[in-house]
Amino acid sequence: MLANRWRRVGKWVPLATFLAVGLTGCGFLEGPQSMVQPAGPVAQDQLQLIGSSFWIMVEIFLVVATVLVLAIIRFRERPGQRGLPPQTEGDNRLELLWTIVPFLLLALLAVGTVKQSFSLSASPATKNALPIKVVGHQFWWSVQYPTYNNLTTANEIHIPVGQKVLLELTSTDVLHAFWVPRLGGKTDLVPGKTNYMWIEADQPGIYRGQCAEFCGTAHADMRLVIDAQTPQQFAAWTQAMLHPQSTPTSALAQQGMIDFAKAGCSGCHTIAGTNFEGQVGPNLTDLTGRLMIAGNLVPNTPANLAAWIRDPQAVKPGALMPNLHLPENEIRAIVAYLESLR
Ligand SMILES: [Cu+2]
Repeated sequence: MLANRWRRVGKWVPLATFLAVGLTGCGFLEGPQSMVQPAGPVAQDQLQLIGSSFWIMVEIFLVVATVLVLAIIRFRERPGQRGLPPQTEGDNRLELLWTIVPFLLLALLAVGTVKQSFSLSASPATKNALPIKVVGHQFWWSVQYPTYNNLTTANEIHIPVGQKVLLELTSTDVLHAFWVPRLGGKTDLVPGKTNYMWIEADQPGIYRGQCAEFCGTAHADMRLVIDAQTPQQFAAWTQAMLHPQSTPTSALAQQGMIDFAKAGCSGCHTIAGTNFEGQVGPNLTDLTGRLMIAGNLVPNTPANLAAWIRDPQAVKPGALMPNLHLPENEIRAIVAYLESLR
């Protein structure tokens, strides 16, 4: 009997461990990933709507629970009582009361919801917004700026603060969903279709997000970062991106550039300013400027980059980048080359 009970408890140990590790282990990037700490007008409005419906529900619960408890006490069976107590039905005042009150509460919610659906909707016609094209891939994000000569990056979206940003969302393979909780709710990325949403960040900072639609083995590792910068920083970043420094200077980095081509890396990756123009994997032009690699899974350090090239699946199970079984000297040279990009 006791053994049985323990076996039942034991079943929950893996889940508890998973939650403990999962909830404490997400410290790579600073800051919460939480919709109750909004950092822009979209998330703020959405939280307000959720808040008002939550408090309406709480009030309804309190009223219903109070009436229920009172009724249980007041109309309980007394000693010596026979048969059913007097029955009440067809009371017009009561019927009207519990028809009109919920109607008014729902109408209140409907007005807020419809109003917000309009103010939060986005389309190519959305005015005064910086357009950014985000394409979902298994298991990373491609990010392109049509108004900046289509400059392209991956997994980290730079935006200027205080500026409306129009996201054009689509996918190359399966369904993904864009979700940066502190800036706004989720929007699906659908192959063959473009969905639009707008976001805006009030304060500079790093806002974490992730794919919110199961998209395959590495779905949980398909993370996303929005780097909200001051307009000056954003302008500096776009200028640097438009004029990349992609000629390696050290001998090791030069060798790395040769190895990068020889190993076939350029078949998948683009590096602006070179003739590497692969479209399958993330654009690596500003790799050195990124906080994280492997879809924002591990910090961007030379050691992690080497580990990633050595065996991508060991870093991120399910990653689609192949293990090329490169010799260590080539890995070292390629890392030196990638680290030299500016
Ligand atoms: Cu995904």
